[in-house]
Amino acid sequence: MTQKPQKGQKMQKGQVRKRLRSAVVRRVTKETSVNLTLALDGSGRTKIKTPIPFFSHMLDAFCRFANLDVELTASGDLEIDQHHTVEDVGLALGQAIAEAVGDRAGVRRSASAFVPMDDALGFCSVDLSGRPFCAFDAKFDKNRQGDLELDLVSEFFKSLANTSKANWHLRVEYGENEHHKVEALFKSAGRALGEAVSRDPARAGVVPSTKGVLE
Ligand SMILES: [Mn+2]
Repeated sequence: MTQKPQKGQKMQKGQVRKRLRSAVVRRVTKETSVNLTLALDGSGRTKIKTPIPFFSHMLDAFCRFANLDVELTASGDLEIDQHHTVEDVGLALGQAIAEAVGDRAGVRRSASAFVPMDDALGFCSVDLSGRPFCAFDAKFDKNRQGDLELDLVSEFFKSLANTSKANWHLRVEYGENEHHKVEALFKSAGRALGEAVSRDPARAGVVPSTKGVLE
């Protein structure tokens, strides 16, 4: 999608057309249903509804810290467990991010962020390399926080890495409170992503790779 010039307005020589960096993803399987719209150049406006309120809260924090505008609804076979739902939301969100960044021309590509939340410190480094990888280093002292099964936090980020085709390195540095630890991690991931997808004015239109292509 490119922004059309307004009536009577011509593109100036050398002017770079800004593509509207957004995506619509609908992912429906026998296990889950996920619908989402995502805009990269947003201001963190979110409307997120999953059947797992603490997970919705984390997705909301992630999108806000990345300045993404996201509307997301998800449902799934929670009578089995939360796995399919959390995994498929991660896959859909990663796909939307990949579609919205497109050929990754003119973006910063990589970024890292520490984000504290009271006693807890989260860290994330992300590279929109075109290749999926997830390194996850966090131990939780409880099986659940709120209604979210905490072993699924790593599953979410693995799914996100697979379809966003990016390298994600995540760590909870330390923390006492499980809510804070998980939330600091999602916020650091959002903050790093927001910077990685942001446009680098010095590199307008340039694919940030020595190969000239990121796939
Ligand atoms: Mn919270």
